[in-house]
Amino acid sequence: MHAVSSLSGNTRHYLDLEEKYGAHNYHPLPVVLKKGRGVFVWDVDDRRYYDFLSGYSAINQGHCHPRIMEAFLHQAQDLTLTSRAFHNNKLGEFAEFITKFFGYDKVLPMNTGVEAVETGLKLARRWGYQVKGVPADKAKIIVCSNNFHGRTINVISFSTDSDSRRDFGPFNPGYEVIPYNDIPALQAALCDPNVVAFLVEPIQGEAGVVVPNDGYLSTAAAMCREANVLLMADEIQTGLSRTGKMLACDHENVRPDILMLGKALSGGTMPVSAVLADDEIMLTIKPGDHGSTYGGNPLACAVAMTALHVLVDEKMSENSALQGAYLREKLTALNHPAISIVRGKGLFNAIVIEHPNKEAAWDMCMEMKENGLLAKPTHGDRIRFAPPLLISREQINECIDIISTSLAKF
Ligand code: IF1
Repeated sequence: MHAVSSLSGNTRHYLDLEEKYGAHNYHPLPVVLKKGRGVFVWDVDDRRYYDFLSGYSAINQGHCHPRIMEAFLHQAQDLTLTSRAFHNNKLGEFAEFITKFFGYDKVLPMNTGVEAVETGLKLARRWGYQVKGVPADKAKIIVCSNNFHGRTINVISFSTDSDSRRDFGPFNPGYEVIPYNDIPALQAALCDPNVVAFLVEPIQGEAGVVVPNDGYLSTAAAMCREANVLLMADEIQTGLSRTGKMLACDHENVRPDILMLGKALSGGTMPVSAVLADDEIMLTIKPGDHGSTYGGNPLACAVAMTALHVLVDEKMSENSALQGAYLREKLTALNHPAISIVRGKGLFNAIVIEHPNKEAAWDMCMEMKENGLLAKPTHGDRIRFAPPLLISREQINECIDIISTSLAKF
């Protein structure tokens, strides 16, 4: 497309390799990165950018955080993988640490986010049959429209995004989709006695950072408890200080029955995810029932403990809340006609671009790239602004200048 002609030969080279040999399952901005530190990344021509995507919130702690790198390298020299056929000396330590950290009886470690979601869904069904007493194969799980929970065939079975689903069927039964942020719809869905769980994102990420009404989560939690239905919170993107609290559920003092974490649990070094729940739920899974080759590997465990410590020690929740509010204030103050909405919580934010040109959000991202800031459009008209959580006020000011300069073209 446009501006591609302005790419360096160096950049072009790497784009061509991916185009020729890689599957075409993404449409990235034409920038090739080779290095990251803190809030910055550098391309193959040594141009520096602010990273306003943070690896879809996997890099909350910043690129190559020195303490996480140290934990990674240290553990990598001792032991990286045992499989769960044998014990390792990190898993128990990690399990004690993360369960006390979040206040649950048990943890089940996996790798990617979607594996945590699949694990949570299995747990909810097991609990439904073995504890709640739902008849065999009748368990139903309530989900929300415009959800994003990953890309396995089971998880896209309850997606409402046509691109994610097209020609991937047949799909799995057992799910009911209700509108997000709709308490009466949840109330109605909970009437079915075979409902075992309600799976929800505290803020919808892929949908474009859709923040529900105040009280939505706490009301939903109370209704689920009343109906003897598990509340499953997908905090894979919203958790770990991204929204200005350790968990987005903390904003409403909600404690989900099943908590799913991923992404920043490793500070962007490797896939690490986890599911937390109490014994009544977790102990329905017995040896041999579920697992993963890499799940609970000692390298992941060492890295995850440090990644959590870093969030607390460096007060990243507090900084996320503070700088996030400041970012939204400055974005709103730009008062630019092309920005129709500024929304978010903490450093989990999005703007909605309103412009006659349907490519405006993409063009805006290309323009920001030229000016030294990387962000990615979603759903055509939305741009997420989610920098690493250690960003300073001065850096936000510099980013606002970049955004403002880039907007001047519209
Ligand atoms: C892609 C979005 C972000 C997630 C929630 C589970 C997962 C994700 C709430 C699965 C993953 C990703 C994956 C990435 C794009 C992306 C994304 F735009 F789709 F919504 F981050 F903003 N639950 N989110 O957000 O985790 O298996 O990927 O580790 O292209 O699929 P995963």
